[in-house]
Amino acid sequence: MMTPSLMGVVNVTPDSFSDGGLFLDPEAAVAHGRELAQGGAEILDVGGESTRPGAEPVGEEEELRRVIPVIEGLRGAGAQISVDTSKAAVAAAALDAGAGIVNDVTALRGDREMGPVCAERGVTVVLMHMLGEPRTMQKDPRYDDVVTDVKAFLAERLEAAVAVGVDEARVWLDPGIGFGKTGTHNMELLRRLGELRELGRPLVIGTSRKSFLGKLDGSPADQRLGGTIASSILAAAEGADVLRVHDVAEMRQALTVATAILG
Ligand code: HH2
Repeated sequence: MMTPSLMGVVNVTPDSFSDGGLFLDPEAAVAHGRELAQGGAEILDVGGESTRPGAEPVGEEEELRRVIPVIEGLRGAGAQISVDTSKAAVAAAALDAGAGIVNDVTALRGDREMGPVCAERGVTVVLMHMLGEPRTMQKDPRYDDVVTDVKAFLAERLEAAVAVGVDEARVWLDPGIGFGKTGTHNMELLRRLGELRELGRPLVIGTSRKSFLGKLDGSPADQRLGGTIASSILAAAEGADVLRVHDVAEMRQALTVATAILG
């Protein structure tokens, strides 16, 4: 098993589904990010807008106010910084402040300037699958075949990114676990990750604390570490390249053991 990189989640929001409000204060967010870097995160994913089911969108000014000081504070923390945003102006300011990766859950569909900004800056961009939008995405999501449909979507978004000048070698892809998917859809995607590998780009997987884990055993969002680790390790064994998690040190330990056993 190849050891994937760990992307630690730094949510600077009042309403994220598992840690909303905990790190809204920039100093608390920076301290948390530094702790994740020390715990073994190669990437810190800083986000100022919750994408949980039902979340309301955040204005550009407010999102900038949340994320920019935190990105500035995390420069030199020993990890690359990604910005979790779908707004081109936020991405541009974040890149100026020290981010090197744009993580766009809308896969360049949310803001028509996002593709050009990423192309011009020559940065890595994460394109994620989502069915619908956060406000409504969990209302009866349906697919013909979830893996085939997500794969076709990611291939199309990769092509769209390249068409506006993004270097294909700079694109990472993400099936968007929990974004317009039932538990069965999520588990099917994780089981058949090999099919998404055929797209030829690194795969980012975020199962951390998500509700499909809780549906299996009734655990609340802040008590899903075991489920997060099990699903992430299985994703790694199926070829995930980047694991986006809240609990970096525990995930690092699990990965160390798994790679030692599998070789
Ligand atoms: N999941 C969340 C947010 N951003 N980005 C990528 N690429 N992949 C994911 O799976 C992903 C993501 C949701 O998690 P979290 O940030 O903890 O919650 P919220 O959106 O409520 O802030």
